[in-house]
Amino acid sequence: MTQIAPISPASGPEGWTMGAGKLPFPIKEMTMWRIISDIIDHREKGVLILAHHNADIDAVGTAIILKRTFPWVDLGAFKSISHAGRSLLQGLEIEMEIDPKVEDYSLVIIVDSSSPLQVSDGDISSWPKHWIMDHHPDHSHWNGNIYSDPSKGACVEIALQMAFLTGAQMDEAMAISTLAGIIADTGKFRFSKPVDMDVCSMVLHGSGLKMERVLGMIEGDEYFDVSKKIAQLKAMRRIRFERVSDQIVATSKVTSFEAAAARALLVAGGDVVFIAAERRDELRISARAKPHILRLGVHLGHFMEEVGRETGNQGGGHDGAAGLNGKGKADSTLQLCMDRMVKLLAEKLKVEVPKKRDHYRPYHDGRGGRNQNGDRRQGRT
Ligand SMILES: [Mn+2]
Repeated sequence: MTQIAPISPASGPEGWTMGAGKLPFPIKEMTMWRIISDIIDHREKGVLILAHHNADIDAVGTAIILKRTFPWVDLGAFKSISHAGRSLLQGLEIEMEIDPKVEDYSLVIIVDSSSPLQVSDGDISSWPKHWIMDHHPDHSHWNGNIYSDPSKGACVEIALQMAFLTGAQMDEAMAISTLAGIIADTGKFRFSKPVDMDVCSMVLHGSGLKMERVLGMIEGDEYFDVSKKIAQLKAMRRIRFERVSDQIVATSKVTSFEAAAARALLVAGGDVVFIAAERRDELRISARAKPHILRLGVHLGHFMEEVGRETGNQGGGHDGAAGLNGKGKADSTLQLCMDRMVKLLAEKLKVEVPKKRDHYRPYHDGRGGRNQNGDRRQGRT
């Protein structure tokens, strides 16, 4: 239900403004104009906005903003849409198709994705003309037309810049999508930069939206989603962790909700966590670290990129939140993450790599497992 009238921003010297908030002008305005003119030129032949696998709130929000700006585009996601992404789409009554036929379009805008494996089985060389619009720092996996702006905490901010550049007004769906995307991608502001706060301030001033309503839309149902609760509890049951000085590295496995599981493990006491989601021969890993770990000079995006290279997958992301997509076995990849992170933390903390891995046990889980010396476990624990 629409409660808020569309509004135009004012133009300041460095960006668009509403109230005390602002959205900076695009860092590459000419490139952004090239995307806009392509979306207009391909209007008759079909334009697809494509979000990544398990499309998150930021990817979905970006697609929604582009749909409100260019109503003729279709929205799609590779393989699946996250639960929170679906809540946002349902709340705004906007459709997004899973696995749309890319070849039916003449232009594809790939959003919020740092590598081809996030939107395809890897080979996109036969795809129609495409652009990548993203805010992740590393784009070495793409070749071709790209608009990237890693200064923004969320891709929705880039989409809103594009909307304003065309002269579009910000309507309620765009306002909600922008706030939701920023809230989600900054870990509820935990990792937000000043620009992300400025944009939220602008949208709140301009729209009069209540933060509570946006939070309710993206997390309301989710709080009660039974499969999410079960995924979190299973992640706790399958946890494996090691200690380096006072820091804890934890790993676990789920089949979905890996981001929620990672959050649960951080709250439970992990300082760095790796969660694998393994389905058939497909593997995703979510890595998260607390801010004090980042201050040691750990960058999970670089770390996962390295793990990706070593396992023939594609990894990358932000310093405190990163991931890996591809193929392989969860156990061995998690073991690799654990071993490398333990070594890295020992180096950063200037302590020995712990010799006694007290907390280590093989994954094929609990009962009858062996400790690292191959001994039967003593008794029940
Ligand atoms: Mn994002």
